[in-house]
Amino acid sequence: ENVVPVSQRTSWASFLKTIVSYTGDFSSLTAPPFILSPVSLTEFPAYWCERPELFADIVNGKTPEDRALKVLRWFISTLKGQYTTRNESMGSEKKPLNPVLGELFYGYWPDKGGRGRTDLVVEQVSHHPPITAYYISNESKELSLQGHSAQKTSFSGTAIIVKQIGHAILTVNLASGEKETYLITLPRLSIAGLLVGSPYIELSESSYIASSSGYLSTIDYSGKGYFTGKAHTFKATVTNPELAATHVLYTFEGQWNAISHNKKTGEVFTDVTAPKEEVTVSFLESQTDFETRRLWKHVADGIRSGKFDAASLEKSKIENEQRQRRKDELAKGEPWKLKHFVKIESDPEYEKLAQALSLLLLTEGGVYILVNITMGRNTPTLWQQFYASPLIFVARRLYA
Ligand code: 0T9
Repeated sequence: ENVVPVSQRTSWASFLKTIVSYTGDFSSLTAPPFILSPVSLTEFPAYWCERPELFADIVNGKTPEDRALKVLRWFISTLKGQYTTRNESMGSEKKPLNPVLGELFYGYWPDKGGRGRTDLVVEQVSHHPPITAYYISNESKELSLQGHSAQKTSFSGTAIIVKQIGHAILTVNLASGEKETYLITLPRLSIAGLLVGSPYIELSESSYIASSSGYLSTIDYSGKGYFTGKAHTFKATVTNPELAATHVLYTFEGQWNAISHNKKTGEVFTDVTAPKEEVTVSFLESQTDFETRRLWKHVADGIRSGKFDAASLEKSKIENEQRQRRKDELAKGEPWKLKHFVKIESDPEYEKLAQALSLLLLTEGGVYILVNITMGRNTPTLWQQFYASPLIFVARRLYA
């Protein structure tokens, strides 16, 4: 059933016509109002931690195998948030706000029942192409996740195909003083339901979690049409090539947006039917001008209240201001300085884990980014403690 408002059908049709033959990033295309989301892409990394107790639980694993399973459980449990939230809150997938260079998003999940506090730092490190970098840490558990996110989009028949560029690295500092790391790669997306104006995401192909301990999780995704299966299906296998090259230690199967089981024992592995916990963000009044919700407030208000002309006017203001900034920077010979991330040329941690994965394709050329978490905002209170932590230099690949 076509849900495109009658008055927007012509513009939706011409938008679709454009994306069919478009190879750049879709973020810069103008879409009809009904498909606009008031949320910027810089908010998306919060999806990684909306079940903070599962994230914190990783450190409760007594052995490398226990921890590898807990990492997999946490990862699978983030997928529902990552890929179905917009459908649940707004009725369909929507076009997010396209972050400006240097846009920031800070948030946290409070300590509860001993899980410790989890902090989130996000920065838009590139505007064209859009690249978002993030750092999530639970200091009391000595646990952190760092990554960056970009997309390459194309069109196939009826769906938008999104190849995710980027990866995340999870670091666990063990009580023994040793460090365990995990390279997390990201699945491919297809966005279907476009013709009738109600887009939704299905995941396809495979993603991996490779641990420095040798454990490797392979997650295969499939959807409704595939082998007459259910939507949002996955199958994950855990191996340790160092133990026995092809021996599968565990297999988990089910729906990443609902429940999955251990194939052999029937035990529940993941269950995301209970509500997730949204990130806590400071009041608009205490945010700086480049913080997402403050920056986009008037645009978001316009979209939410259906005042699209006002929204588009406010959006133009931001875009013009950005253009002027770039011109001034060029004239002065002073490029924009990122606040929490910098580009670097190589990341030994990534190289090591990627090789273990034989994902050599990911090591072809490219740029890397480096996080420097001590460069905080001036705002005191909540953030002070977090930014008082020592320098962390963790290098991450930026763009393949
Ligand atoms: C990282 C996630 C990502 C970002 C979004 C493809 C997409 C931008 C990137 C990959 C997060 O961890 C997970 C979830 C949703 C992804 C978005 C879905 C989407 O449609 C957009 C693209 C850029 C569009 O807006 C396409 C046009 C639109 C009309 C379709 C709804």
